[in-house]
Amino acid sequence: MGARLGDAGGPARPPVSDEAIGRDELALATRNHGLPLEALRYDLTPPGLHYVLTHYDIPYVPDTSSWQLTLNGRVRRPLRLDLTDLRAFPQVTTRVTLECAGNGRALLSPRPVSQPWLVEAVGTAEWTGVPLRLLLERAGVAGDAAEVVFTGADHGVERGVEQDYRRALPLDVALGDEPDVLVVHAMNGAPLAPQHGRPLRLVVPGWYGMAQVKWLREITVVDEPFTGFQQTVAYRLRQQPEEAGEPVTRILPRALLVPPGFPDFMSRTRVVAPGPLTLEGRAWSGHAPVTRVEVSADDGRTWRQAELAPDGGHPWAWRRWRSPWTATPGEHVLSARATDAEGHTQPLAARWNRGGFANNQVQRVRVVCPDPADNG
Ligand SMILES: Nc1nc2c(c(=O)[nH]1)N[C@H]1C(S)=C(S)[C@@H](COP(=O)(O)O)O[C@H]1N2
Ligand SMILES: [Mo]
Repeated sequence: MGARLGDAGGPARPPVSDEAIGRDELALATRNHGLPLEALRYDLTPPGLHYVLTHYDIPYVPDTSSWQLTLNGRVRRPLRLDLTDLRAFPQVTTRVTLECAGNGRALLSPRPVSQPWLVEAVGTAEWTGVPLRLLLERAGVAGDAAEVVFTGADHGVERGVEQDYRRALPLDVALGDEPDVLVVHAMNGAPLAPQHGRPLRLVVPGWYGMAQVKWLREITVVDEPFTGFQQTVAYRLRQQPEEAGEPVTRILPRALLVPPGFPDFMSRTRVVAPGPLTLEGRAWSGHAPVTRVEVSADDGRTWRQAELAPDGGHPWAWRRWRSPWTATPGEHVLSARATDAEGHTQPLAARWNRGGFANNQVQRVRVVCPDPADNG
């Protein structure tokens, strides 16, 4: 462990040969829980079932009245705001699906050693807060501003680099109003829970989780590209450690199934009775609205189009889909594949990268359908 703390390079490390999941990954996996996939049934993820990812410790904030958010850097009027000040600005509520950029990592081979998500690092909530644009307008952004850096109150060491959790957005995204980037204090109408950023976090609709800075305490307008660890070392798509890599930004499309039937405790293999049933699930993309979901019941050989529910006025949230299927005795592999309005879709095979980011390969759900004749 000591040796690993000092390792240079990306956020994850490649496993040694076909290394099994280790205790360090197990510790991460128990801290950072996923959405139980049966909760894909809900439009809004019930409290406690939304996935959680925290790099360091969850800050202890017993008293939110003393929390201060500062806005400084390349601005004419630096701001210092408490929660009462923030509530005096116009409030916006937006339904947004969040997904961790590492979702799908543990399906890669070789498996990048980090938080070992399968497909469950996702959730949908209604977030309430102030459009970031209004705060930046109040502060008066200088003409030479290029990016906006967001600092969380959490602190740790990652790959040998001690740091506050920090991420930046390009100025045009930060100032955008389609959609608004929000500084939020409430999730599903209640104050943010500690694990989701109490008392303040950023919500950037359409972007992977790493941009959604929790425990937000400082916003800094800068005149050159931010080079912090989470921007230039972590969250890059790289094949080789020495590459600069492309930044991870917006969520690629993904469709998931509500697990049909009932599970086997250990393997999670699904058991369904023979006969007609409705397959259903959710689909989302952070680039453009999902326009098509297809379903396969033969491990991706043939596909049929699923019925996609309207977005209900929530373009940044997952959409429900459904498709009829008749289970026949035997084993089946079920899959769903989403495509968005910009033509982004899901590959059958993973696109590997060292950090294990943005793996939106189609989900494979093993289903066993017992033959009633076998029970005599
Ligand atoms: N301050 C801070 N913000 C953070 C993180 C963190 O470790 N520290 N993790 C990020 C990552 S990687 C993800 S996926 C999302 C997870 O948000 P959630 O736990 O509310 O689902 O928070 C993001 N914001
Ligand atoms: Mo994440």
